[in-house]
Amino acid sequence: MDWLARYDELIVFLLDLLALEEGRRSLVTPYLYYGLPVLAALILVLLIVVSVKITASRKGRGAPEVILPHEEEPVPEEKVVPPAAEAPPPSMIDRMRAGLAKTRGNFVSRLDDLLRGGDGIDDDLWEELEEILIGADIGMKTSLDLRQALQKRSAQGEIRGPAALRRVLMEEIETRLRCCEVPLDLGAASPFVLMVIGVNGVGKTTTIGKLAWQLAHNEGKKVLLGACDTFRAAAAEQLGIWAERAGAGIVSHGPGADPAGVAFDTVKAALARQADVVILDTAGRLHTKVNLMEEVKKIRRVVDREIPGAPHETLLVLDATLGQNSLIQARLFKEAVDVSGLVLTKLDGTARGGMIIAVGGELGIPVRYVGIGEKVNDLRPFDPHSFVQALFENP
Ligand SMILES: Nc1nc2c(ncn2[C@@H]2O[C@H](COP(=O)(O)OP(=O)(O)OP(=O)(O)O)[C@@H](O)[C@H]2O)c(=O)[nH]1
Ligand SMILES: [Mg+2]
Repeated sequence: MDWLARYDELIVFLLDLLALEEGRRSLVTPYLYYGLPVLAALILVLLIVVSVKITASRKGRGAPEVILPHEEEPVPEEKVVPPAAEAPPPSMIDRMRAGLAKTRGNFVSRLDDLLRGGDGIDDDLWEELEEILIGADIGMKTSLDLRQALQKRSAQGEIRGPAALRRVLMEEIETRLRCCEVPLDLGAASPFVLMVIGVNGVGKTTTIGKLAWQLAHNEGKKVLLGACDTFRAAAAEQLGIWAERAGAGIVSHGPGADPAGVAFDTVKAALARQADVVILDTAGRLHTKVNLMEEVKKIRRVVDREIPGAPHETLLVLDATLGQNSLIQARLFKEAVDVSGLVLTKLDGTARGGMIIAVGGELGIPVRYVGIGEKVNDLRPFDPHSFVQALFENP
């Protein structure tokens, strides 16, 4: 056979290579002849065993060459979470719904339990409905007014079941909230002067900070703040922090300075710097209540002298967590000063948000903004329709 002849030739070649004497050559020849294939077979088996072992050990440890250090692990595109600051803000209605969660629990959930009772629309139901409305801080007067409006529409055949009652109640609440709706047009004057008043701790400075930020960032307005709360030691500093955050200017004198003097300098500076909006922060507490009202009146006079018609808006800030007490405060301010708009703060932290319905219905002053948290975007222009939807809609 051909390959056998070639093998013989290979053996002869190897023996020649070893250059052995004739005697030794004949002795070695059989070992070489038969030993060479055995050696080759052994090497082959060894190679197979080694390669099987390497493969097994790689499987056990995983494939090291594709394991990356933790931070270099490839992350699929869709799993990359943007930093919180850049996350898109939740929709207005969702945020409002979350802010009204406590009020919904105290009011709408109780109402739904009552309507699920299924005993029909009778006197007991009207009694219980009124109780729920009063319990939600809607106030005696507005609660009775709502009950009577619903009873009238029921008598007219408009309310034939629980679903209709719920819908008509929503409509009646929205009507009361819309009673004095006049849009706040900050472009109506330049500079447009807003004066912010209210008792201490209700959220005046925070509201001003949020508003300044929104006007500057969302509308590109040039905003100037006036630190007219010279009574509380850290008030100007607090407003200064907000001014810096919002990119707004600020006029501030030392503690104990005349608040009307600060207001005067602020409007002068606003005219000189051609600011679009001026917002005046005021003290929430003075030595007496009479002082507080007199101070507010004095500031208004000074501002009006410099810019006739200013302040164009006097915003009274009310703390929603105070429920009906806020309504009492609002009446006192309304008697003393020409309040043109309301801001209801801290709706997120209270089950007493129903007070907004009483405020709208009883004071005849439009609610301009609501505060539903402490972040810059947590001040929202008040829209009666979306407010009622957010309150009544079950998430
Ligand atoms: N949860 C919540 N907190 C708010 C809201 N608005 C204001 N606050 C908080 O209420 C507290 C008082 O706010 P300020 O803005 O200092 O109140 P102020 O009326 O200026 O108080 P004085 O300067 O003392 O008269 C702060 O801790 C605010 O963060 C809101 O809408 N929601
Ligand atoms: Mg303040």
